[in-house]
Amino acid sequence: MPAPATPAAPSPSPASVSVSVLGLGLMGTALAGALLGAGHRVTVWNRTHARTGPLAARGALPATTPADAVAAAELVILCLTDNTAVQDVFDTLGAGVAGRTLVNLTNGTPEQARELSAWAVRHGARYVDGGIMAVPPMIGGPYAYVFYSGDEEAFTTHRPVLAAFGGTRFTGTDPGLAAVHDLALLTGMYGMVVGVSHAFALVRAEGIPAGELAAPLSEWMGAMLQGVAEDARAVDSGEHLTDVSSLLVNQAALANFTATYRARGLDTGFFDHLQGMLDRAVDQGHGADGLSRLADMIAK
Ligand code: FVH
Repeated sequence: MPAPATPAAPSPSPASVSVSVLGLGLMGTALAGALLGAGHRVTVWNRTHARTGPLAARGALPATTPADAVAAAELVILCLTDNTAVQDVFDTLGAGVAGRTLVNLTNGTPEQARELSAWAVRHGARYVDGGIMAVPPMIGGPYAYVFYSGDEEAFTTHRPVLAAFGGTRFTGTDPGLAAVHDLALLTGMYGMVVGVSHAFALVRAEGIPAGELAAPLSEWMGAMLQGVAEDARAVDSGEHLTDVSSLLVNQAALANFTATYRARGLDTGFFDHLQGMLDRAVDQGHGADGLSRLADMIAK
């Protein structure tokens, strides 16, 4: 995951508080570890109980059931595979969540976050959703941060504790907003990963090691990323006219990509999809616009 340009400012450490962490996969273990590192009293629960062992060795208190973990702390962090699993765990808890703050850092959709929030409120709990912009080894480090949304008072109350994970960015009281930001940033990341994978596949097909491409590719992508702010301005204003690189010239060039990949027996689906968007944009009379116009081609 790319690091933001500036590291998050360190927050003052709060007094030790009780926190429960439900879900001790790779990320949940890192979150619980950061809370222990910050001096908190951490109760941990995981469906597969054996995974509590390493954290227990560091001072965490293993709970046998989700209900026991929720009973142990007002602040409850969840980090499971998906929100179906979160809802399953919530269903076992029922009224047991009353009076608790549930901070769900599981990847999910905005709609799921809103439904989970409504469920929590119906059961007397406060709900904060979150999207983690870090991989587990980054947690607690200067480049990690988390998008939050939902109950702002609960977020503000617990912000000093949540800061153990990294920066805290509150996106609004609509519980779905953290997921929107999370998915948007991950979309950028997946686009980058798909592009990089195609670039590696192409050079490998020519017998060139991917390692030889790494430096020029990083340099090039870094330079291209400088245009993101300008593209955002174009998308917001609807003014896409360019004196840099038109859709027409990109449309003409794309045939070279498809031909080159196809000639080497490589998949062209990525370029076929892009070709479709470019063709539609040009057909609609936007040939003189820049690539920022593609955002309109995604909107149905
Ligand atoms: N790892 C990463 O780099 C990314 C970074 C950004 C945020 N994601 C999201 O974080 C969620 C958890 O990811 P993870 O990497 O910790 O995932 P796993 O290591 O596979 O652990 C999954 C945990 O979920 C538990 N679990 C699954 N289903 C259930 C269920 N029905 N009931 C209770 N617990 C469940 C699982 O338990 P177990 O298999 O050990 O018994 C693990 O604790 C995820 O949303 C990422 O997208 C991570």
